[in-house]
Amino acid sequence: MKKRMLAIAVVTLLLLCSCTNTTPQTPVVSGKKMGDLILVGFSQVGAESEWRVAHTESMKAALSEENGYELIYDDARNEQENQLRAIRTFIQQGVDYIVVAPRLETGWDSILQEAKDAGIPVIVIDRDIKVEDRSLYTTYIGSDFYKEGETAVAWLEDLLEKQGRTEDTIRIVHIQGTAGSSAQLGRTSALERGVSRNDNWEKVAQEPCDFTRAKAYEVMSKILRRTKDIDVVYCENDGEALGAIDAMEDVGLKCNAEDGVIVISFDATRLGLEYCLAGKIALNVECNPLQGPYVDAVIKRRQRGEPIEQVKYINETQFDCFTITQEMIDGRGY
Ligand code: GZL
Ligand code: ZN
Repeated sequence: MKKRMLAIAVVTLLLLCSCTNTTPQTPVVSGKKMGDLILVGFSQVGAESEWRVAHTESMKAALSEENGYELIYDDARNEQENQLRAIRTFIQQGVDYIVVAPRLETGWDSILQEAKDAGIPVIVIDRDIKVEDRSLYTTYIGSDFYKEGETAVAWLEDLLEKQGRTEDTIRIVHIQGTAGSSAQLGRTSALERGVSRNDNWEKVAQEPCDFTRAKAYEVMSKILRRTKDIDVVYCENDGEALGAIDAMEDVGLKCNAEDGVIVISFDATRLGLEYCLAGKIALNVECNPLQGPYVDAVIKRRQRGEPIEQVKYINETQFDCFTITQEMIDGRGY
């Protein structure tokens, strides 16, 4: 904020010298009235999935000039290095807030110390981080990924029980998200717990596919060259589920909860729910990307000097192929 006040002073001085016969105007820089907009630097992971695109749109819509913000947006193209670089630039620009959707859970301590030393509050959204000193960031707004995974595992246990398959060997392919992201870590540990709880569940393969459809297609195709004896494919987002389904259908495998491969997915994007309605995805656990309004509310609270909760888990639900309807899909925001 200090640097910006200096910039305003310099601009004012220049305007005063230059405009001789008019009263001094409010300093205007880059076409916007300065001083009363909250300057936010936002470091986004990338554009790896439909979920991510919806997340970015929600942030840009909420942190708009009409809502009192000047937003500096950086797309890290799925590289943490680019996020660290962007945050360092935000600090040099003297932003009022830094918002980051961290690609990975670790590696943030030193850059957040630099932000703290510069007196710039940091809001972590979407995925969470692990740092030595929790005071390095103001709040986390996102999902309880372990709980999302637990929801999926409990639903699968229930389905298999109903199908009388508690004694059958259940062969599971585990398509993981970005290795080391809190979304992958939470959803993975819930399945690991499920496998240890059900000794008839067998992990056939487990591989990180970076939350992308292309990578999941490539990895699933490779697994299918080794075996087609698969009962469940647990994919850690919709993009991966669609890629895995493409690969299975290419080799003539049916994907459905009745008498085909049971596909579990996360995100509940529109495309993912359409696959659920078609019966190709058996369960889709929602992961809510509409986080912009929550960030706007937290910043405004802090501007008013009101207390901020350390963690804000966003409400999420789940959809399955037996109960989902077109109306449910039509009524959703993304
Ligand atoms: C989860 C988010 C994950 C989504 C994926 O909050 O970080 O990253 O589940 C996205 O679709 O790529
Ligand atoms: Zn979520």
